[in-house]
Amino acid sequence: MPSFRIGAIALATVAAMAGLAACTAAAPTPTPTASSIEVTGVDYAFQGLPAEVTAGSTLTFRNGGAEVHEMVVMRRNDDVTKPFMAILGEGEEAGRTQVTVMGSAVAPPGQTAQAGVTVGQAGDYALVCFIPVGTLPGGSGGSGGPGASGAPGGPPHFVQGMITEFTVTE
Ligand SMILES: [Cu+2]
Repeated sequence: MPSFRIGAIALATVAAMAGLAACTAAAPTPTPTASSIEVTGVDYAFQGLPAEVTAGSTLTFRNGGAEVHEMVVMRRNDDVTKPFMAILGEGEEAGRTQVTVMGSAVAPPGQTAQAGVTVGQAGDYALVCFIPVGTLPGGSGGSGGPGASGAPGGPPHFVQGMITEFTVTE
C-alpha cells in the first residue's frame, strides 16, 4: 500500500508540473504585440511611428536627415488634457509640471542611437525634437558659431513640425 501512495503523489506532482508548464507557456501570449519599433528622424519630421503602440514596446531612433536629431519621449500627465503643442508653448518650467519625459535618444545623420526608449506605461505620448534648426554634426554648421552645442540660433525642430503624438495601450 505505501508504494501505491508514493506513486499517487508522484503522479500528482507530475500533473502539477504539467499545469505549471502550461501556465508558463500561456503567459507570454500578450507579449508579442509589444515590439521594437524603429523611428526615423528626418528634416523635420518623425517617420515610422504607428498611432498606437503597445505598452512595453521599445522605440529605437535612426537619423535619416542632414541635421542632428533627437527623439524626446514624453507622456502627458493624467490630469492634463491640453495639446502637446500648447504645453510646449508655455516653456520648459510650466511644461515639466504637465508632461513627464520618459527617455530620449539622439543621433547624428545616418546613424542609429545606441539605446532606445521603452514605453512601459499606457497614456498619451509625444515624440519631440528640441535640436535647433541648423545644427550639423561637429558644429561646423557654417554659421560661424563655436559648435553645435553653442547657439545655432534656429528655432527648435518641433516648431518646424518635428513632433508627433501617439497613444500607448495596455
Ligand atoms: Cu530634429
